Amino acid sequence: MKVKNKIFKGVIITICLCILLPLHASAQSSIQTTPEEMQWWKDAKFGLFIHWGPVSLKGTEIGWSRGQQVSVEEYDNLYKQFNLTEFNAVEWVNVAKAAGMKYVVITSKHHDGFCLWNTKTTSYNILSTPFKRDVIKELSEACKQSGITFCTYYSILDWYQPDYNISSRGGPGYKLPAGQKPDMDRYVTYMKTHLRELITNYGPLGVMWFDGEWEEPWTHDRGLDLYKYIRSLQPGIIINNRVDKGRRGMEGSTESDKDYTGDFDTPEQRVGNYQVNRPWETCMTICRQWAWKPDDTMKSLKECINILVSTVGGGGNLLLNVGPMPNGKIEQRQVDRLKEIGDWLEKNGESIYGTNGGPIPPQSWGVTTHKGNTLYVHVLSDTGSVIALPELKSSIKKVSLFDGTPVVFETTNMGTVIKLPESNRDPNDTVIVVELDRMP
Ligand code: JFZ
Repeated sequence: MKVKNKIFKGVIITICLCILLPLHASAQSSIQTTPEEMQWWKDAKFGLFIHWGPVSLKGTEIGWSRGQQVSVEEYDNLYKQFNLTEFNAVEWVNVAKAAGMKYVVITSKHHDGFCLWNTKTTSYNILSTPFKRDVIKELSEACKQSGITFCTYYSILDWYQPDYNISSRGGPGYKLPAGQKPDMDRYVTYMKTHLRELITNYGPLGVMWFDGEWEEPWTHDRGLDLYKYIRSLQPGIIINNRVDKGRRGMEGSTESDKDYTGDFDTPEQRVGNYQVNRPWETCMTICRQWAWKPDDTMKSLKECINILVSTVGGGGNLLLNVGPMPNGKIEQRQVDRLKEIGDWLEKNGESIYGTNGGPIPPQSWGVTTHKGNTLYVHVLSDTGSVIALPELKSSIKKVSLFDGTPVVFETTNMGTVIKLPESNRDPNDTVIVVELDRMP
């Protein structure tokens, strides 16, 4: 009897383990983004960031000018005049496409709390403007039709919602209306409704790009909970590190990915440090301000290519930002600049898309990328007629430019010296293709 009991117990335990263990494993993997899920994004390299809202009517910075250059009263009523008569989602997507960008990230809600989509949670949204059309819907559909991955930015902090618990809301000196009690739990429920709307009505999304995590009401526990919530709504979605508290300032890297969640680091307005073991994305403005500003200083083509190539050579992606005008158009000079970047990528894209950063860390002359047995040497500086590569573990079979021009090189026990061709140099980036006998 006892023996039978033991066998019976053993069988029951075994059955339970057989059922529960795989369940446990799949629960784990559905939470943590896998390298396979990250791959489309890592290969894409280049995306369009869009900061847009009623504030474009003022030409001041989105979110931050509320209660500063623009009074709270005025800012919060701008939506009543927001009439984007020239808005055409297909045109925007074509701009991104012509730039060689593979994904689009738009501010569904910035720090000012205005919602660019048809949300059921608040009337402070795009349907309450004279325009009365759902921008997020139109853009998501245009992206899907063009094979561009649609993604949304979402600010955790919200200086408009009374439930978001911080006194800085509404700018310095702002006082909560009498009788109002902020309630962070209720605010999180509001946020989760938003995020569910975005994912179910406009998804699947490529990335949920969080921001505004640095203020005190946001905690690591809340970040972890939100990460799991998003991944349960859409398994496979990629989420940046600003969902949690691990980011180190504008450098944007997560201090320790064991302690904090988020799938990639987010350096801001700077090219990230060389980092090939953890995904990252530099976000940067094509002009200076995130939102549209009349006559803002725009980056030159050389600067843009330098930023893109240095980022990819360092192991990252680039999310380049435009702020459309209040009528819904992207400034023509910005459209033209983006097209110039696209023209460059048309010729040199092989050395960017689907590559990995390095293996040679950034040098004074430029950076490297690699794919298969090919090493791409990006000469960004225009000084000097030779460059030296440190010793590679593989041997060189052939060195040339994309157009087939052979490039002279010499390998010694110190490394390889490459003589830069005198003609056919690209002042923005001369790409030298180095074919190796095996993976660099
Ligand atoms: C944040 C936003 O505030 C900004 O408007 C934009 O959306 C960018 C992509 O992300 O950038 C920040 C965040 C924090 C500070 C400054 C800019 N800060 O704490 O000074």
